[in-house]
Amino acid sequence: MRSALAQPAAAAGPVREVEVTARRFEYLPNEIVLKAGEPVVLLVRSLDFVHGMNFPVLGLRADLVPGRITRVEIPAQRPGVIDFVCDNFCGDGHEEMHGRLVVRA
Ligand SMILES: [Cu+2]
Repeated sequence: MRSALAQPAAAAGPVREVEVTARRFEYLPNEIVLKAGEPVVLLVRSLDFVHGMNFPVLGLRADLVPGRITRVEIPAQRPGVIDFVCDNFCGDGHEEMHGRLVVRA
């Protein structure tokens, strides 16, 4: 039986993908602009270490294993700024490794 909460089929069109590179001690780009209400998938490649990518306000994190592309699915958001940080200690400068999603209306 179909739940009253069932969602309609996925919206038409591919989900936008954004490539991100991680390395000591930065993400490139470190600011990603999104449209409100539009989900996005980050395709993240680490060049040198198992960095982390943690979005505290989303309750979402990933390990970025070198040699792989890590898919980080960001659900649709409201306008605002969403910070992300590396949460795997990667050396002096680790605390500087952060970025943000800027969600525009
Ligand atoms: Cu780090």
